Amino acid sequence: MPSSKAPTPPPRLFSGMQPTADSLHLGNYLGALAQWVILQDSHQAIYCVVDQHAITVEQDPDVLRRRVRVTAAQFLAAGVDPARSILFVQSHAPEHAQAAWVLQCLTGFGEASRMTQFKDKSQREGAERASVGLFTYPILQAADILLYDAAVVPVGEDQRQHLELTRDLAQRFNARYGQTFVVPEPHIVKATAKILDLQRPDKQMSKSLGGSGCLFLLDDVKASAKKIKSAVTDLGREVVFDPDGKPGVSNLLTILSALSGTSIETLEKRFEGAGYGDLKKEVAAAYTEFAGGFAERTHQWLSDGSTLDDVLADGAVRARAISGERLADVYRKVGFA
Ligand code: ATP
Ligand code: LTN
Repeated sequence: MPSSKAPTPPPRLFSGMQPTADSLHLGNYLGALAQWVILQDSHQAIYCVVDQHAITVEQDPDVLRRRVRVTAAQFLAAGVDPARSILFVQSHAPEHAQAAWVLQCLTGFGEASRMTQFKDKSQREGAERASVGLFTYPILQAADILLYDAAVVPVGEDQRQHLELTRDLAQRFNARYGQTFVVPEPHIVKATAKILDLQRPDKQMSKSLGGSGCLFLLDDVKASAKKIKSAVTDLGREVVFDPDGKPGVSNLLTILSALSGTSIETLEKRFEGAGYGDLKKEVAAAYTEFAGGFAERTHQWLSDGSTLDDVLADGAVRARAISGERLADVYRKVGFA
């Protein structure tokens, strides 16, 4: 007899990125966004442009407005599919800030003080100038995730500690008020979790570091190819994957492997007897092909502004239907009348 049970819905997944630059970089794409696209097949995926996180450091309002749209357009250009997944802007769902307040009241001051991203960023800003929002940033991130019962959170390596805090807060809330939140798992793909800066392969590629070691996906591809060709490589001349001994060359192999879908071992064999110059040439070609198409698709989404706005408005309605219910549950459990 056929089972009368409704099929179990796929697990939920949540992730977000800050609209803090006019373009995402290759680290954002390979470390997170490429996974977002793949995981849509097996999860109910919810993706968010986290503009409230962005204002933890000072932003020009017009620039922020533009970057929210550019960031969303890049998610779509990468293959986030609004027919299957939810794509929205964080500030369009006030539930996030509301839930964050409750979670802040469950977070120890010492616990929040241990977040290394806060320590790094506040050092850069100067401790006196750093905002309290920068301090409570990871708790807003926990609210983002927990409001959607997300079981999985695809991010790069640098977000591991924030995910640990999210898990602790979910467990603490559940222990105190009864089963409420799903305790999420980070989804961090080791091979691409930390793409390195091309000029400083001891640092991860990042928007804030920027410069000639960072490949911004919407930049002129010729300029990016030049950056690849002047990437810092290592002593010796053999193209082998050795992240400790040869971080620069290994980073280029990681990039080429991810962009071409060819394994590192196959690439090592292919470059036997060849030099660093040959490797760079091939990385530049693969990157140019990828980034050219990516930029074109992004600009198409941006030129059709009303469709983009519709996608985001529809995403906010669908997101709030989920987060509104979870927030009401939280409010009731903590004793708000
Ligand atoms: P900022 O420098 O402003 O902190 P960022 O470049 O580090 O920005 P985020 O917006 O903080 O980027 O990160 C968005 C997503 O991209 C996160 O999941 C993060 O882990 C991932 N990510 C960022 N940089 C890299 C990188 N170099 N390699 C792999 N993943 C990365
Ligand atoms: N802190 C994250 C951005 C972010 C996020 C989230 C990621 C905010 N909320 C929820 C995953 C899930 C960063 O990438 N810097």
